[in-house]
Amino acid sequence: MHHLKITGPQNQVNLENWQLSGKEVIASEKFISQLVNIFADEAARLNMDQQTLVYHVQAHLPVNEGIPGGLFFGTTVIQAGKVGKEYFMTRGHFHKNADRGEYYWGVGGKGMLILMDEQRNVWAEQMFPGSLHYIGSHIAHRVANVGSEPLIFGACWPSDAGHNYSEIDENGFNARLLEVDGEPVLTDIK
Ligand code: PAN
Ligand code: ZN
Repeated sequence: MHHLKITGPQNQVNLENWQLSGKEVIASEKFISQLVNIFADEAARLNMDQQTLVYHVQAHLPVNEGIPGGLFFGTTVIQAGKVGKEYFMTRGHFHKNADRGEYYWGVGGKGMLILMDEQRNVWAEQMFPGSLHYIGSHIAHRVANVGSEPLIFGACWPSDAGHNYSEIDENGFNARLLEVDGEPVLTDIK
């Protein structure tokens, strides 16, 4: 009888803040200076400290992006804040291979998952610790922090999903999540 190899895990998740450690973990940050034309009030964005961190992402990428059959796993942290009346949020995207879905789940804070189909219908789901969100294929997705503490969420998506940011950069979402009388309101922009 041979003893086969037993090792520790290659990666770990801190269950408090879902920060990742170990092999093949990448990190990226988005500052207010980089989020050109994402928020409605571009003048308000330009008036802010351009070094303000809006969100950061960690991801475990065990295979090259574009390889079919693999999975990616990530954690996003969005700071609390607003640009004008609009909450800090991610850029948002469709997947490049638009028929690839994704899971998101809430870890900390209070958020809103804003979704848009290819006919530009927009709706939203509340995010909170333990909320689980299946994002179907062909659905653009973006998350806003509607609370006063950092919003943390996890994500898992196929390694060949890719990201199509240009559609959102050019045409945006068809609705905006604004603070009205202290509450988040999803407002049709038409
Ligand atoms: C997430 C997002 C992450 C940042 O990992 O990439 O939350 O949002 P943006 O990519 O829109 O800036 C995901 O949806 N991956 O597919
Ligand atoms: Zn995605």
